[in-house]
Amino acid sequence: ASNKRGKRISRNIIIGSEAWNLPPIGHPDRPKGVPEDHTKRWTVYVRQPDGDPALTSWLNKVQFKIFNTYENPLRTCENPPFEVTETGWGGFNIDIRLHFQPFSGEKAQYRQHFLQLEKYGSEDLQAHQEKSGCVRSEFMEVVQFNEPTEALYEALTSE
Ligand code: SLL
Repeated sequence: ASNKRGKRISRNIIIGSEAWNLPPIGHPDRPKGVPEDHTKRWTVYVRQPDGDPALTSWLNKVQFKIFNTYENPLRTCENPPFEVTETGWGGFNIDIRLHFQPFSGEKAQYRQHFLQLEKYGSEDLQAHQEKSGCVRSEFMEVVQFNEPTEALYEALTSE
């Protein structure tokens, strides 16, 4: 395949997580079947920044490798939303594999995200986390393609 010599093209993605407190054991709103030691519900996600074109023109699927005590710890999202929701009690590092559309000829790229369940940051931020009941941890990541194929270049520049 012909490649764009010397060209480089990149896209931004947001990798993040959100964690919420679960209602305690015995509370009517506590979901059924959640293990007794689980205190949080969380979601880890990959999404496009607000206003950006859909990721799926170049992103084919996303895999999240969560802690290996979970059932089926390699979770695959073939379509948006690229996210995994679970319950648990502790934070850990999540390996994220980004798989690109086959026409792009690109190899998968890897990222990591720490699943932050506890309040963190400045006093103000922690007060906000306390009030909203939600701890969010988000990072903007750059996905760079060096000398992309003609097809990928076209897909990314025609948006
Ligand atoms: C570590 N931070 O890295 C610790 C462990 C694992 C948390 C974190 C429940 C898992 C399940 C859960 O929250 N585990 O129910 O399988 O060693």
